[in-house]
Amino acid sequence: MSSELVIVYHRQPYEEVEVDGRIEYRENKSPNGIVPTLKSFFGKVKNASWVAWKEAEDTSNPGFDRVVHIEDSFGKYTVSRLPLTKEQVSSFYHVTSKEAFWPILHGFKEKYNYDPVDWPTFREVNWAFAEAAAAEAAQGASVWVHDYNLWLVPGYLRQLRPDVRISFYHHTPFPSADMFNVLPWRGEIIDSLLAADVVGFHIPRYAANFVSCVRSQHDVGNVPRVRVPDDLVTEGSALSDRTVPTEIHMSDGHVVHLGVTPVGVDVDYIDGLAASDETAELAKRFRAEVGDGKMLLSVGRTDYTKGGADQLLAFERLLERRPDLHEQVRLLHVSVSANRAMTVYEPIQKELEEIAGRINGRFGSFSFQPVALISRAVPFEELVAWYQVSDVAWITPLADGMNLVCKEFISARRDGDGVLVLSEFAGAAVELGAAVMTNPFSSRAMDHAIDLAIDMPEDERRARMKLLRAAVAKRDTHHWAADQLALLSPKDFGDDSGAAA
Ligand code: GDG
Repeated sequence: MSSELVIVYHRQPYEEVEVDGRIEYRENKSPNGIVPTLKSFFGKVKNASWVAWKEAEDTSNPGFDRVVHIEDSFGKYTVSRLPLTKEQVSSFYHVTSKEAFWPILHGFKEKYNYDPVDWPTFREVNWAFAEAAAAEAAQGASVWVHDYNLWLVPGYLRQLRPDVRISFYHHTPFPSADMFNVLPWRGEIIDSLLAADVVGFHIPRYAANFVSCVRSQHDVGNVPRVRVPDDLVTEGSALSDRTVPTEIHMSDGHVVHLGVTPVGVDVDYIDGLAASDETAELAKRFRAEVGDGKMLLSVGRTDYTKGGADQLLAFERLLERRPDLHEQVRLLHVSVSANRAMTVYEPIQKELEEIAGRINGRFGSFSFQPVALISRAVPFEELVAWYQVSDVAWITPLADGMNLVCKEFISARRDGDGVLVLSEFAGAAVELGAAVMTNPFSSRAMDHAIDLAIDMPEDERRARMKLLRAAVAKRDTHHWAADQLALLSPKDFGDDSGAAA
């Protein structure tokens, strides 16, 4: 009970490696995803903890140290590991979170699978997370909970520790009431979130959707709004609200602050990698492999929300429509499965393989394959070199909370060239108005955007990239961290303008 800051995130913040029968905790330096960003907070707070789960065969006697003390380049911190059985992990994460919540959060009602959900197990696991956080938190500490698989933690934690400040951040979109209310546990989830002091989102629209869900269940009266800062909604932004709700006043006097702070990438780290001799070597090699033609790049997890199949179909239509591009354009489609054990992703993997195979069969030759489909993780250093070599980053998710890949691509383009084609339904479309926006649900819009990107003159490419680089540099991971710390710290809670910045 000594940490001023407790981060509750389902994954552990390091890699465990067995060396001579002993477990070593290795820092994972990769900037991918959110873990390093969260760890950067440990340098700013003296006593900090992280709560995560770890699989154990027997949870009463897990066979591992429940609490470990880590010291790495991010600082000193404690990690509290919740022992969960394989069945608990599968039920709370793979089934309830991924088969029931994930489709609803991303607007895919038809993929929503209610039947296998075991709600008592979801409650039990969330309760265990809340207990572990309560055990770590000092009096009046800030506890920061991440993502929908821990939706019930704020409510439980409030019961266990009325003294702590609780912030909950959503990395996914937050859907409107008509979509969210499909979840039969909607009342319990909303009530838990309303027990927090801060509920955080990437973009204004998600905060507004959250308010619509709250309103569908509670009479919360007037919800104040402020104008969204100009640098958040840039010119050309797709589908952004210009005002944002700031706080919800509950009838018992409790105030829930709504924080809108888009996650950024570590621009300095990526820039450093992009400037290194090793990356220059790799980029030279890749450029030689690509030859004179145009190179399109797509990177994302294998997930129906990422729109991989629609994009490959758009590439097939491009080759049908434009014989001038035969043997002149290639697509590198990196689609990595987050978890091969999850059967829900099998059909999409098969579909990608089928379309890519067909395109290569129709338009390829022995020496030239228009699509390279990579289904294994590419080392980040190589990814940065590919970002540099590509003419177009083609990022067209059907729904995406933010999308960090497009921001990584922009950060890697020290040469100021390259085109970003971006889905209007990625959260990043709010900040990145200078991208070529497209609607991945429309074949015509997808065809138009890719033609525009491939044929774009250099001066226009550079003008757009300049704006994109400025936007990404402004709201990088440090900006997000500073905003979030301000929201977590009680002294800023009286200031409404801070809640929307
Ligand atoms: C969730 C939300 C939100 C991908 N392939 C490889 C690889 N990656 C890395 C990318 C990037 C990360 O994975 C993916 O981040 P995204 O933001 O695109 O997507 P999600 O994993 O769905 O994350 C999302 C995010 O949370 C943060 O709030 O933006 O909307 O869904 O960093 O580089 N990395 C390597 N090899 C690969 O092959 N090394």
